[in-house]
Amino acid sequence: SIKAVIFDLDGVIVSTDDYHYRAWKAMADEKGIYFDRTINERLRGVSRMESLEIILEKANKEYTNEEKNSMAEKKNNLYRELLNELTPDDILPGVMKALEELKANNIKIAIGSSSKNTPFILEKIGLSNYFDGVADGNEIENSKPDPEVFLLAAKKVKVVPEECLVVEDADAGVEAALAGNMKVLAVGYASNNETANYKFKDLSTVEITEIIK
Ligand code: B16
Ligand code: MG
Repeated sequence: SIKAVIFDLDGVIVSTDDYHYRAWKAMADEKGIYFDRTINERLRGVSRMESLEIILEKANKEYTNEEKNSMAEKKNNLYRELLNELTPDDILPGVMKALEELKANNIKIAIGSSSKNTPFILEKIGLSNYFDGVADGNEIENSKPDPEVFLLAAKKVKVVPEECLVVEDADAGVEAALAGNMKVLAVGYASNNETANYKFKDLSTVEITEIIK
């Protein structure tokens, strides 16, 4: 049975995915690089610098590492301006109910996110001290689809991977969870992912305590 549930952050707990899009779009427009929502889907769960590399596939010149760092920094500054507007009301439907039920059933709850802005986001939505463990982009070498961030989250809550369920909205995250020998419940964009153990539109349509039995 499941003893810990590890939640992805962007796109699962809160819809910062659209803020990522708007910030990258502003950066790309300024540099005259083509970027749209279809390309944006490939950035889900992927680290900041890997995201930039995907965007630069459409650029018609090479950029130096220094230029790339400044582009990523520009995007992150815009992104953090948007994050500043986040409040607890932005927590997605069904999330708080699922978290409260898991807590009531003595299931460990953790965050496994590629984002280096995880502490800031959790603070803005009032969940800084809520989880039993938080593993994020500041602590890992390899981002999703590598399982590193989920394995770290499991370690922090002292549960073996086989007894963890990951909740993800990104194909890269579903792949990462399975690579880490964990079960995975896919929501949102990843709810079409054939490899996920469970698929739902969002957490409001899931009876999480039934799944973890
Ligand atoms: P940052 P998750 C991921 O978060 C996002 O899905 C992805 O689009 C983003 O590039 C990545 O975090 C890094 O974010 O620039 O804030 O470090 O879905 O793993 O919670
Ligand atoms: Mg995500």
